[in-house]
Amino acid sequence: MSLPVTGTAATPETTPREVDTLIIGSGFAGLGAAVKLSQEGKTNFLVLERGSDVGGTWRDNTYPGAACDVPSHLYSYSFALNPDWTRSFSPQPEIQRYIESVSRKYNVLDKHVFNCDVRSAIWNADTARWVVETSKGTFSAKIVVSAVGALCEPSLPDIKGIEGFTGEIFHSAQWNHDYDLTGKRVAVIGTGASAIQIVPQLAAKVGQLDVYQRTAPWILPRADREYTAVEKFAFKYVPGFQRLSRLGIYLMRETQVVGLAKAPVFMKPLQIAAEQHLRKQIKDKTLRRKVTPNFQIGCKRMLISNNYYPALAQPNVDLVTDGITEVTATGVIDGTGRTREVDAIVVATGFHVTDSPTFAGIFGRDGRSLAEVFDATGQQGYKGSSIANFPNMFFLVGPNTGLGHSSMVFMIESQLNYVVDAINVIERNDIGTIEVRQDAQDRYNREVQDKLGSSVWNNGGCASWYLDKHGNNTTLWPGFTFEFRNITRKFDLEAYDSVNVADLPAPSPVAVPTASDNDDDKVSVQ
Ligand code: N01
Repeated sequence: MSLPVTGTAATPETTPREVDTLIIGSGFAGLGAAVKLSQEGKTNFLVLERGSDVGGTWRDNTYPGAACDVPSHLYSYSFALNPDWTRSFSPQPEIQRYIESVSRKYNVLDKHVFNCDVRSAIWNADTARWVVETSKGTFSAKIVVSAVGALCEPSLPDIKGIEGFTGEIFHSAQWNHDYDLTGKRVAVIGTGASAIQIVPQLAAKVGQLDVYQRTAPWILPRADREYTAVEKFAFKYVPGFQRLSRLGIYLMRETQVVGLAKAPVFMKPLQIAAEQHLRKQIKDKTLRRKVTPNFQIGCKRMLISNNYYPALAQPNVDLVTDGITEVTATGVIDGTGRTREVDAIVVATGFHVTDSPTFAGIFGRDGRSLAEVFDATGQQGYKGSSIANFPNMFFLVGPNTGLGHSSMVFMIESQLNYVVDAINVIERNDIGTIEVRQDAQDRYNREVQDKLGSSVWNNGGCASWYLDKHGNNTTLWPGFTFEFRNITRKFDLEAYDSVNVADLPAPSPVAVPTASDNDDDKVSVQ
């Protein structure tokens, strides 16, 4: 559970409304941006965060069993190694505490405005600034860094009658801890990364558990264990030991790229390991058949668990694979017409990744929203960090920066190099506006899509949220992560059109609103 933020956070009353840089969101990406800007000696920036704390998806996902499936020594900032991780794959509360500790250690909490829901960001060409409307009034900035993340908007299933369910219902990312599930009849919809962590916890607690599976996932053993006292001592006191361990995890994970992105035939050993895991953990032939995936491993995110299959085999757990046709006021009707009465439904159906509602609130140079631009072309960007038509805006965890095998924090840090360097270049050269050239973006995307053409994500025979409605994989990075690190090492001004401050019209002041407009229902950008 996350700790409350101390009184050091900024408040709208004490913060300037006009700053050089606004960062939206304070998960791993936004917080990292704040730390890096501060380390560069920059003070004229703010972080707008809709929650009451740092942490982003790690603050929000408090469901039972929530834990990382990337080892913690890699799933952490390289500039803030933590020798105190208690186990190889840390649970959510420990990760959240780590993120909070980074915000304190690097002294950036006073740059945060919490409970500040960003509703729109509109480019004003006259002033060459972004005007950002929030639940706490209007802010304006020369540069906006969007760090809202891909997993911020829960996706609710479009199932007939679900809104009329009268029992308890919540999404995995919005867990209702006040509702006691003990002994209850519960349905879990979905069998993705979140669900397979939730199901074992619920199986041990509820009276009856119905798990609704649309597609069986591939599941590998989870090599999770507590670190010994000797290891923890070594992480803390033996010079280089923790970095070496991190490097080992990194290299092991990178070997998967060959099979995932380049030659899917090399995924075979992993698929055999997953098949053996399944056979070892499930003895019942009918259940085995139901949980056997019908696509190549890696096509959807590979999951790791030692307790999911055993949970499915419990007498109080039913795996339903006949689909859902309707939710009634008190139960769920499957594809065979059978109704299962339930007290509660846990919706573990993932997030709006390629169709995030946050895109509708960002309006670029030609007045079109990011949603309209993406609707026409699919999510396309340049190095995951800039998008044509959106000047002076940088994106963290933007298009094609996701991973199927390793730590997103590594990708985020690569982007932080690039974006912070960009901000330095803008300042050094007295640049007023900067926008990635369409031809540079198009060329970049052609190369990315070409590379993805041979990947398991595109050819593995599955439907996944990695692919957008145009059939393009706009979420994943198509190669080794060190290749991304290389292309983001320095900001490449030559790929951008820029105008110097001296050539811009004189900026006009932005009106400061007198009251926040909490009540309207504009789209939220975070
Ligand atoms: O979501 P998902 P998630 N009716 O999209 C099913 C990260 N994460 O929250 O496969 C019935 O993976 C859907 O079925 P199908 C990680 O990046 C990380 O679990 O589409 N079912 C699927 O089974 C992950 O990828 C950690 O056929 C419906 C499930 O719901 C991302 O979060 C831990 C449905 C959704 O799975 C999202 O994971 C947890 C419908 N209408 C999560 N719609 C780490 O450890 C969807 N489904 C780092």
